[in-house]
Order: sequence, then C-alpha cells, then structure tokens
Amino acid sequence: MDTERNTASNGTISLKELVAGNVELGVTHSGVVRMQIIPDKPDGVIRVAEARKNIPFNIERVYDIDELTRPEALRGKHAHRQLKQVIRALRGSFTLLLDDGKNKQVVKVDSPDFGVILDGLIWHDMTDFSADCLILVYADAYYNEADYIRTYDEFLELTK
Ligand code: T46
Repeated sequence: MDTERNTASNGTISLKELVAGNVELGVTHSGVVRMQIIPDKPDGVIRVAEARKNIPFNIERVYDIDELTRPEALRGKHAHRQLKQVIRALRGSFTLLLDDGKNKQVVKVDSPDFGVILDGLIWHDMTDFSADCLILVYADAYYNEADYIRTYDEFLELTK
C-alpha cells in the first residue's frame, strides 16, 4: 500500500491571492504563469497563451477536462517523469494539491488569467471542482502512459 500522504502544511492559497500577494509556491517543479490579457471592451476579453512565452515550452498537446459535476470527483493522483504542463481553470475553480516529495502546497485554481506549471516530478491531485469548472491543459508531449508515475511510493523514491 502507498505511504500515506499528509495534508498540505501550508494551507490553501487561492491563485488570485497568490499572484496579488507576490507569494512564491512552496514547492519545486511548479509556478504560476499569467496569460496575455486583452480587455476588448465592451464586448469581452481575450486571453492569449503562446508557446515559449506565457507557456514556458513548446506545446504539443492541449486537452480539456469538463463535466466535473460529481462533488466527490478526484483526478490526478500521479506525477510525470518528463512531461511539462500548464493547467488552467477556464471557468469555475478547483483545488490542486502540489507535492514535490518534500513540500506540499494546496492551491485553489480560481482565475482564468493564470495557469499553474506542472513540471515533471510533481505529484498532483485535483478535487473540489465547482459545477461549472472547465479545465484546460497545455502539454509539451503527446499522451504516453509510460511517463506517468501512478504510485506514491515510487514517486517518493524518485524524489528522495
Ligand atoms: C495530468 C492531469 C492534470 C488519453 O488517452 N490521452 C490524453 O491526452 C489524456 C490526458 C488522457 N488519456 C486517457 C488516459 C486515461 O485512460 O484518459 C484517461 C484518464 O486520464 P487520467 O486518469 O490520467 O486523467 P487525470 O485527470 O487524472 O490526469 C490528466 C492527465 O492525464 C495528466 O497528465 O497531469 O490531467
């Protein structure tokens, strides 16, 4: 059985607060990026994500996660060996647990203006999705199951 994981030591911080307060995430292999935001008043706003600019890598794959209507929904529960990703809530919010093997940080992803970097060896869980939550993820490689670390014990071994 996997080693039991403790809850985040740093409490939950919202993405909006994190950026407003200029606070660093307390974990490695992560970070926050800001989309290019073009207020196009009075009829909306355009948010732009460009490879190697807002998104710090070449984008090879984009996927979305939708219909997160079950209150007990739980996604993630893995890390990647190599894959670099940026995850955004285009609409609504969700709670993202980040764990680099030594430190944990819980982030409420609650703004479409920003994305959270998931760079390789970072364990992540996603929970507490608002009913309207729509997630978009940019990735630097095609889907490859061999890149997933799906057991927490193996993750801890690799991050020792
Ligand atoms: C991640 C988090 C943020 C594919 O066949 N192709 C794909 O591109 C993706 C993303 C998934 N799948 C298949 C693999 C599984 O059979 O879809 C099924 C569900 O994938 P998974 O359980 O990995 O879903 P999440 O939400 O736990 O994780 C996903 C990404 O897979 C993962 O890379 O970091 O979102």
